[in-house]
Amino acid sequence: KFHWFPKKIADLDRCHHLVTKFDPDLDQDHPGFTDPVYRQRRKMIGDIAFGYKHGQTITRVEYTEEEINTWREVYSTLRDLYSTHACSEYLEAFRLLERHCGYSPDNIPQLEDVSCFLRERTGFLLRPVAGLLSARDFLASLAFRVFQCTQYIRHASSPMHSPEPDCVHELLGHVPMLADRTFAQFSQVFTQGFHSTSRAGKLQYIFYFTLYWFTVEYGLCKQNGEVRAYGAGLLSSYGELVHSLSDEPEVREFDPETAAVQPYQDQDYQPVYFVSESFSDAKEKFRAYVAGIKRPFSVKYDPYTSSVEVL
Ligand code: H2B
Ligand code: FE
Repeated sequence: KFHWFPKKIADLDRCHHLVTKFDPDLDQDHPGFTDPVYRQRRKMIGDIAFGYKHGQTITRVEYTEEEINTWREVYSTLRDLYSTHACSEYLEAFRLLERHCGYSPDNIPQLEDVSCFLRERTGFLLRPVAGLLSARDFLASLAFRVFQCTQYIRHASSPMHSPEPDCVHELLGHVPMLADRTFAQFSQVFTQGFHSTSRAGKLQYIFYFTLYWFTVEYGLCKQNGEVRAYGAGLLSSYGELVHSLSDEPEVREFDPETAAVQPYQDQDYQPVYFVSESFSDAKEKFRAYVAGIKRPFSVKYDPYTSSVEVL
């Protein structure tokens, strides 16, 4: 059976299926579970996402004092680590975001401003999303150079950790990398193959997420003989960023065949990371991997119309 998938960028209005396993209304371990005020606030911000249609301006949120304090605490702690732990592409983009996009310890950047910035750098756009999006919808959006971005912030009681994605994870983890040309290209090439390869079977579908996990979320890369982080899960988590570049974990050369079958962790730090030579190298290896999979069809993206053609 063939599932529907988006063929043009406005079809992303239909790609808003949330996964509720870490939702503060349902997950008893969520730090906001017992805080009705937090849950109400989440809902209010989430409504911006539910009402959003492609092409609209993203409504600005006036963040509270408490929310800004949470942001400040994570921002200043992580920022101290970046110069020694983040890859150069990240550092370069972060500098620009601080200069032009309202990135600072005292301000939570507005999605509309970040979206305009990304559009000029790499053609990426943001659209607001109300929580953890299904992997299928999330990857489908990236194939159009659209990043679905949460707008609420984690609970004030746990500034250094959130069970679900929040604006700290997206704005500090993902956004700076999406401002890099080669990485943006890698993300799009990577996700374009998703709908066709996932139909090569259930296992192939899982391999795809695993590859996403070990690159976009937890990837390491080489830089002038040193290992640095580019994965969003690392760049938005102080503890794991330190851990990933310490002597503790095992670090292997990135190779899609191996990474696709490596078991991963979503409760604790990863025991294994994969290091790439560069993003173009990762992209080429990935292209070759996808080309080797027997698929019922392939797709071609047309950047002039922001649509995909099924071949
Ligand atoms: N949803 C949101 N809002 N942000 C993410 O970073 C995210 C997501 N990541 N859904 C996805 C899932 C990722 O973990 C993969 C594709 O499963
Ligand atoms: Fe993420």
